[in-house]
Amino acid sequence: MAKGTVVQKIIDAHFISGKKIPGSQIALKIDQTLTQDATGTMAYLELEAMGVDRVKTEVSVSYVDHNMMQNGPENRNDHLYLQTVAAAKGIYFSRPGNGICHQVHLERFGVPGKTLLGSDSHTPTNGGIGMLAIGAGGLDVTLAMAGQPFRMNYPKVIGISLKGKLKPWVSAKDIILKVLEKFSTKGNVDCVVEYFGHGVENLSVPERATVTNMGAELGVTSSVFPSDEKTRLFLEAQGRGPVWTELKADADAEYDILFEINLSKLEPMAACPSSPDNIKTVRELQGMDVDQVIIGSCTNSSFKDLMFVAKAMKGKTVHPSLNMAIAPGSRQVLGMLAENGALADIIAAGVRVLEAGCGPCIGQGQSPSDGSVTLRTFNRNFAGRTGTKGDKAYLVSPETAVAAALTGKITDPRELGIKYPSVKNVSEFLIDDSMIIAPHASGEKIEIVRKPTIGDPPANSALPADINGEVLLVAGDKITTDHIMPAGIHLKLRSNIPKYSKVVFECFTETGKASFAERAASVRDAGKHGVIVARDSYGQGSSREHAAICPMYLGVKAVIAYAIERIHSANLINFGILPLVFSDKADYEKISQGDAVMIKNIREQLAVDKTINASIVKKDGGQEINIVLQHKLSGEDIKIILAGGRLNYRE
Ligand code: MIC
Ligand code: SF4
Repeated sequence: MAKGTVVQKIIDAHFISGKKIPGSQIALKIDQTLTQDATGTMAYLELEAMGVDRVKTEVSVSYVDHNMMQNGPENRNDHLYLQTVAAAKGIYFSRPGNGICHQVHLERFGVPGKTLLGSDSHTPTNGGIGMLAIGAGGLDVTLAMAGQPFRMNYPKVIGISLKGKLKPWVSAKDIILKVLEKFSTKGNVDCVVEYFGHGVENLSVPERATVTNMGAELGVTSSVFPSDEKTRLFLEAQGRGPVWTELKADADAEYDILFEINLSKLEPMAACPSSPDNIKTVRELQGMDVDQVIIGSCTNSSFKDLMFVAKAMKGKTVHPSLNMAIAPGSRQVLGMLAENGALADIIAAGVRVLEAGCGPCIGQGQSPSDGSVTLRTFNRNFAGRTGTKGDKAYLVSPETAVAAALTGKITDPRELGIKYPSVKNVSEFLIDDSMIIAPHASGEKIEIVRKPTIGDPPANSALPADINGEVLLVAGDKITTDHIMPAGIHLKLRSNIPKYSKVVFECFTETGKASFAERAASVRDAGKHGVIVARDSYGQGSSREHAAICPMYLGVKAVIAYAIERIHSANLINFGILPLVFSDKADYEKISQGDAVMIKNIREQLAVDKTINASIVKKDGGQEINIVLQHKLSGEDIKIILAGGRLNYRE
């Protein structure tokens, strides 16, 4: 078991109860929370439903960064609700235009050694400043705002020792792509990554944040850097020097798993379509035609990243065969680029400037053309996430992105033949918090604005005595929450569950056949229960609890898979859907869509042990097949499931 690590020190300082044994559930005190608009509306509706008057955390911030297109009234309705509910409940509100939650939080709120729970899977970005920052479903963040501890499994610590120094044209993105090459996007549930070693000293906080941000793609609970001199300098440059504390692992710290990266030996890498762990070196991809380059997202949109772009593109023009855009991570970044003239260089080079927000990363515009290659500095390239079916999205560093923007082809940036335009660390950032609205004083009367596009979170009923199920979908491996609940043009439906539910698993709808939602509704209306079957790493990716709420709304009662990812599994429990795993993986092959699944006396079975007996009756007749399933639920999880979800459960 890991000892003397930064992770263990932060956990010890926030420990409330449980056993400090890897895999065993513990309760942790949460100091700070963040929400973003696409998950925030449900989270605050839940907070209101719980009757919480004021949040109990040290700091809670509500950001608007995802739903910014305002195609129709929905987005602005959400913003108004979020702003007024924040004022009423004691929450800071970061207005649309102020930037992406993780970037702004790092700049203005993150504090080394504290815990942060956010309703967005990339919350671990703030691990770059030495926080234990964890992504979770909205309801878990709501509970933390209500003053309740966060329950998670005591983690294993993966220690990644960094040595050496990055060479010109190789950058932080290449570090995390190397880590993804080694560990992949699956099989890392209940681990936290901790970076240590002399190489850490050569990385600034924004570079560390790129690494911890994309650590989310590993499926780990969080990623953490120590808080050192570089952290102090960053906080001082943000005018927040006094919140700095040193935090480092003991010299004899022990890690559960060890991996070493020599930064001096890294080379430019890319995650190829359509998974962040489909890694190749840029050298291997050289010469491929590129149609689009975008620099942005919470992974790579810092001042350093965009200053590099400005310097490298200065006096040149984007290659005529492609389009290039930038989306700055925050208003601070954009403001600094404007002040020092770099924005003018970017504009002069023909780069399209998007507003400070998530934008194309979550399919809000800039969809690539059919069959073309798009190079993005983002963290996810799941199929279709760009808004184009059959998309070919490659995830790369700003260096590799710029090399393609200048040549029209995937190019190893080291071969551009120009001097590396290095960017110095900033000693004074542009500090202007006028777009962050502090909460109103306690007791002040605030009218919470709730326009008609904002509905209530749907209610669930208690778990039935028997699951009388029908298999709605046999989904396969690595099903992401983007498969389950597409974003893009549907993102604006986040506050309207009946409407949003219509597109559950839309990517699996075959032309001329009933959609998942239609099949689920007819199973539900026939008095039966929906069941989803999948293989490995079900529910990868985002924290969106809609991937549980909408299936729940459609009558789904159980998910059976080889393995279910951490945040999604917690969301399923919170909304009363049973997460089950196969005892014998071979049973997966015996199940088809439309088969009946019977789980008799499920309430009693859950009370007895971890084994659940079920039977399958094939839709085309034939024998009943008995299968054995397992659950990993804690005692409290079981009570929540029996009640039909967290909103029905009273401790
Ligand atoms: C994402 O990157 O997929 C998102 C959109 O930020 C999600 C949150 C959401 O779906 O609202 C995430 O990462 O958790
Ligand atoms: Fe926004 Fe993309 Fe970051 Fe998600 S990954 S928070 S959509 S920028």
